[in-house]
Amino acid sequence: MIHAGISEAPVDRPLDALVVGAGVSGLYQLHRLRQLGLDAKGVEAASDIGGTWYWNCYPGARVDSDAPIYQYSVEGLWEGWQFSKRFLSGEEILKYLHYADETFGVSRHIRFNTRVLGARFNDTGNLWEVTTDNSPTITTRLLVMCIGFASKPHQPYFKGLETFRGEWYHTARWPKSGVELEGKRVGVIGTGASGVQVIQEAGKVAKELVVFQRTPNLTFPMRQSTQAEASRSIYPDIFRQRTTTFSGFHMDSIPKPSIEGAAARQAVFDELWGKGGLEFWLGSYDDTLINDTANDYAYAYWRDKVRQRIHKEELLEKLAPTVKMHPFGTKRPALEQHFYEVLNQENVTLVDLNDNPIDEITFTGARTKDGTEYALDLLVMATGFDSATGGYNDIEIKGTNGARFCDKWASGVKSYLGMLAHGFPNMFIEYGPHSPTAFANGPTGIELQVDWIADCIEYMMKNSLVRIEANEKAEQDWTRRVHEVGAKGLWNQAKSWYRGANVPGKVVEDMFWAGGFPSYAKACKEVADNGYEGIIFV
Ligand code: N01
Repeated sequence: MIHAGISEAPVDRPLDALVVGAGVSGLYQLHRLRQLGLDAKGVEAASDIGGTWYWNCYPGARVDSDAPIYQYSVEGLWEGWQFSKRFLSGEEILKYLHYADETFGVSRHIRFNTRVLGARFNDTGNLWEVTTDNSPTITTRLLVMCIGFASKPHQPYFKGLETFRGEWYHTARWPKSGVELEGKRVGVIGTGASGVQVIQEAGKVAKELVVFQRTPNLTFPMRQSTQAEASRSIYPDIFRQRTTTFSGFHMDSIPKPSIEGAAARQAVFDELWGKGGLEFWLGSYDDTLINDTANDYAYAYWRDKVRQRIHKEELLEKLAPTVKMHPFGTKRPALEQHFYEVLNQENVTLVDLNDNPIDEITFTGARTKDGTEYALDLLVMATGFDSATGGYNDIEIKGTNGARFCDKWASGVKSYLGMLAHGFPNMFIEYGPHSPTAFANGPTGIELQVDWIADCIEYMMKNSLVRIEANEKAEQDWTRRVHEVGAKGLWNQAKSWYRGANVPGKVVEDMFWAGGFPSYAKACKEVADNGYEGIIFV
């Protein structure tokens, strides 16, 4: 078997490939591998497909990529589906993924309700032995990790949480059966994208709403709209375009410094603000995230716009401070629809955790340092994720000589192109660290990696290769490049999940490729064109 190439008929029937995760990347990866004729199967911890959209089913969950670009560009797929809105709800995305699965036909090859607990590489047979909580050990030649960057929720410690008599949920572990918000006293901890979305929904129906905020979100107006049927004719152009822009979107930054004159800048800012969505961030001057002065211009415009909508005097400094607390755009902005109007409501209280942290969760609610008791029926933890590496650390992955993957990344992520890791042969990583992931539209980055991995495996099949592993030097070089590119921006001035700074004890570093989607795509293409340079095959 050692000499059998990938896809040659196995003697003792190990799989050719096991795809872990059935989200946007896992579904498409499984499709591509099965198209190659491989005996590829999937495992998924959830009871259904959807990945992040399966788990994050809290009220108001919505994507912030515009609908035309938040889909697979696969021919024969996009032509048959019409989205209803510019920014899709989680429910609509799940419907779309089920539609895609009807075409791909992969869910019948996925074992659901099955969480991968460990994976051990058998050096002699070049096989992965994968253990789960709900199946016998699965043996596979290739292991493709499609667990995304947000599979592990971050649940901070709050003293007394176990004593709380009401209900509490993390947004990423929201009950599929739903949770009643109407008429309840609801507390929300966290004002990231998830928190903003829940707050907007709770504000409509809750009896009282208490928002526990540590850092204000520098939000943008969503400007939701319906999709016109005719717009589908331009999808091919949009799909082409999204591979050419810095963030994998349909728009790109303006290749000019923002110091072009106050009047011109004001006109540009007004236009971007009017467009809504992420335009003011991703479609603005290209020095905004690398130059302090440029960044100040954007922040000042944002602050003044947002302040016009805040009617409670005491909230002005808390929601839109005079002086920015971190560089504008270096923490992920949320798209909002009526966020400030909710915070203006009389039944809504904003607690600034910087002045007044939560001392304890009690039987009946939360008590802050100043002694105030907030009575709550429902507490929502919108506290984010142990991003990029958390999901990997939860799986006992052992590579050559029994080396543990969590030890390899304990002092910082090391990878080649964010897809391969030295010492862990025949394992591919997808939509994780060291690639554009968090800095790019999801489907754009996912398609690039899925296709690259499928092409690489096809190359192995054609050449009867059984083992692939990143060369250590190539891995070191790529890791250095990720850090060099990250250091060019203002990212390191913010405590964000982009850099692992949100989880106590985690290594703080540039985890994602901040050099733009096209440069990443170019690097991947060059590696393949040069005979998969930096990779050792057997
Ligand atoms: O998580 P976050 P998220 N005490 O980490 C606060 C994607 N996403 O789930 O900023 C008190 O952004 C924390 O405060 P601070 C998207 O990529 C997309 O909201 O650290 N507060 C912060 O306010 C997004 O960026 C969509 O000071 C604590 C919040 O919790 C990513 O997922 C929707 C705390 C966490 O915010 C993550 O978003 C949802 C503590 N101990 C998610 N610990 C869309 O497409 C943390 N916080 C629209």
